[in-house]
Parts: sequence; C-alpha cells; structure tokens
Amino acid sequence: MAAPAQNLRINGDRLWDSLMDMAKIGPGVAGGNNRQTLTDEDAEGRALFQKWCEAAGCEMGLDQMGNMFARREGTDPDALPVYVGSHLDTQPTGGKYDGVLGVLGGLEIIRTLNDLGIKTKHPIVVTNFTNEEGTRFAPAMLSSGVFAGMHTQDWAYAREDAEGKRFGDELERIGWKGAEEVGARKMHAFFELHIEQGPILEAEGKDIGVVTHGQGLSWTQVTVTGKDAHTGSTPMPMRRNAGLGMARILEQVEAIALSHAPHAVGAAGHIDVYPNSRNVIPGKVVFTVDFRSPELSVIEDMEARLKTEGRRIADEMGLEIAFEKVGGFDPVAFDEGCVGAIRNAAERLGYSHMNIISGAGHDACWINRVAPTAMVMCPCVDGLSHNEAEEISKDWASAGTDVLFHAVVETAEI
Ligand code: HGY
Ligand code: MN
Ligand code: MN
Ligand code: MN
Repeated sequence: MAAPAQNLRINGDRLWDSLMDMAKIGPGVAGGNNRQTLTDEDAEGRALFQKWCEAAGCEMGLDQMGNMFARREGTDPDALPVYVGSHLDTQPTGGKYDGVLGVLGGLEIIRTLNDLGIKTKHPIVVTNFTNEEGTRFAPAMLSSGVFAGMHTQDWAYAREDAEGKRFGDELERIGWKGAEEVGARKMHAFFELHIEQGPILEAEGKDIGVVTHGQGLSWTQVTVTGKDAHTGSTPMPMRRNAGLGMARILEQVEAIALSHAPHAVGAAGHIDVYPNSRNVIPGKVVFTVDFRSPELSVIEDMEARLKTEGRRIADEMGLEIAFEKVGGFDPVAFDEGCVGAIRNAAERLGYSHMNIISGAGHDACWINRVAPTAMVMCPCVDGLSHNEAEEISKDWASAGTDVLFHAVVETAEI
C-alpha cells in the first residue's frame, strides 16, 4: 500500500479552531465541558458535527443507537470503508479533548483530503459513538458495545439514568435515533485518536503513543446493608453502619490493587449513600468498584479478593453484602497491521513515539472485536483527564492527527 508523501500534514489551526468551537457547547463550570450523552447539549454538539461533515461533502448515516457516520466516497465504492472516530459525549466534569479530539481529528482528515484533492480507494467514514462515557447511562462504551454485539439494543434502550429516564426514550426525545441496524456496517479497519488520559507520554517526552493493547476492566456493584439509626442517640456498639463498612472495604480495594503494582488499579467512583442525611447512620450504601489491569488473571484475582475481604468485613460488622458484576471487558490486543500503520506513520513523520497500553477504555476496545483496529494517543498535561482542567497542546493535537491521517490514508490506499 502506497504511503502518503512524508510532507503531507493536516491543518492544525483548523483542527484547533474546531475543538474550541465544539468546546463552547455544553460548557462546564471550570473551563471544561458537561455535554453528557442524550442531553440537549449532546444534541447541539451532534448538529454542529453534522453541519461540518456535510460542509466537507460527507454523506451522513445514523443508526438505532444514535451512532453517527460521515462517509467520504472512495474510488472503489465496493471497497469496505476505513472508519475513524471516537465520541463527542463528555463526563459531567469532563475536558474539552476526551473523545472529541478523535472525532474532530477524523473530520480533519476529510478536510485535508479535500484540500489536497486526494481520493482514496476505500471510502472513509468518520464516526461519533453514542454514550462512550457511561456516566448518565451505565455502562461506558455502551453503543460501540451494541455495535460489536456485546449488548443487545433492547438492554441498552432500557438503561436508566438517576432520574429514571430510559436511554431509548431520551435518544428519541433529542431526535437522534436513526433507522440503520446497529452493527450492520462492515469495516475494513477502525482507527481512534485519543488523549492518553495518563502521565506516561508527557513524562517520557513522547509526542505519540502507539497503542498496542487496552487494559481490561471490571465493574462490580457492591451493596452493603446495615441499619438506619440516629447519629446522636444510638450507642456506638449498637450501630450497623453501612457507610463505615464501605470505607473499610474501599481501604481493601486500594490494598488489593497495590498488591499488583505497578500496573493494576482500583477505586470506586460511583457511591450512593442512603438515606444520605446528616443525622442518620447510613443503613445502605451502593458503590461500584472499578478494577483494571493488562492481565486478565490479575483482574480475576482482584475480583475474588474483593468478595473475600468484603464478606469478612461485613461479618465482623453485622452487615449484609451483595456483589453484582455490572460491566467490563477482557484486555485487548489491537490489530498488528493497523498498529504497524500507526507506528510507520509516526516514524515517517519524525514524531517521537513509544508503545503504550491504554489505561482507559475506549470504543476501539469493543470495535476491535469486529474489525482490525488500532489507536494512536497524544499526551495530556499532567496526565489529567475526567477533570475540567484537562489540557493538551496544539502541537500534540496536530501530531496525533497527522499520524492518524497517515495511518488512515495508507490503509484506505491512494
Ligand atoms: O471508563 C473508561 O475508561 C472510559 O473513559 N469511558
Ligand atoms: Mn474517551
Ligand atoms: Mn472519558
Ligand atoms: Mn485494501
């Protein structure tokens, strides 16, 4: 496959302007974004993305999970398209680049090919996957998961947010439910550009992460039940404090993850305390333990020890405990051919690069099950993400998108 000429570059100013324009939609309270899935802000961001894609001459597609597809024709319309994309939805206290860089980086490829008057053999399709973050409607990577056959559409439609609103109803309400069957599209390959969301690339002084693997993840919902009681008049020995039980279990989550240092991680980001009243001892706590590791055996060990330690603590404190596996996926090895295209592009362009394992989950982790897939990463400042202070440099955005451009165009063949 002919590689693009070494001097071909995307338009970094135009990319940055688009990132800043998208960031104006669903602003956070501290300089980041709150553009949660299936909100009016999400709908506004989708409309802006669609307007840009149509202006770039793309034909738009939309499936029954609201996944968006912007297609640029190739010289061989029968050739399977090369897909490139990520997600436009954000965390409630999200940054401006998580997911968005991958979608708008894909659009920048189209815009650059238009500037250069280049037609690829394979069509190219820029993709926005619905609800990658999974905050409002758990689990994360929901729609790419349906696309890859990991969840049924009915199960996804029935997911409810904290107010009891259903995913399927909200998708209908914002007007972004398409007609296409989810997953019917066949891909020649899929590429995703994403910020690292960790400190490695910046610390190593590398512009590009060649993502060889995605670590596996496990979400276990834990319900600890004690007894609501008065915080003032209930003697300490009589208390069955579910909140204290959770605290002791979370200490064990930390210890379990650290016992598999340096790669394993563990924490609980979602915690619901009932009745959550200042002067009532919590009678019930529901929290989700997030364990991750590049090794499946380590994840399985952490899951087992969570149960052992959780049951021990519950018995000691006269509490009840229940565990439910509510999501996750095994470690992912990306397609060597596509990873090679990413690495060749970084070398051809002279960008410093290193192999890296993705700490975060991405749509690519599910799509890798149905198409040859690879990811390219750029650094982020202090490795910070899922925080409104998330920041990248314009040069990092351009370098990552240059590599994405070269890998996609080489795979789509000119
Ligand atoms: O959970 C994740 O790793 C992703 O950010 N949704
Ligand atoms: Mn993301
Ligand atoms: Mn994210
Ligand atoms: Mn081909």
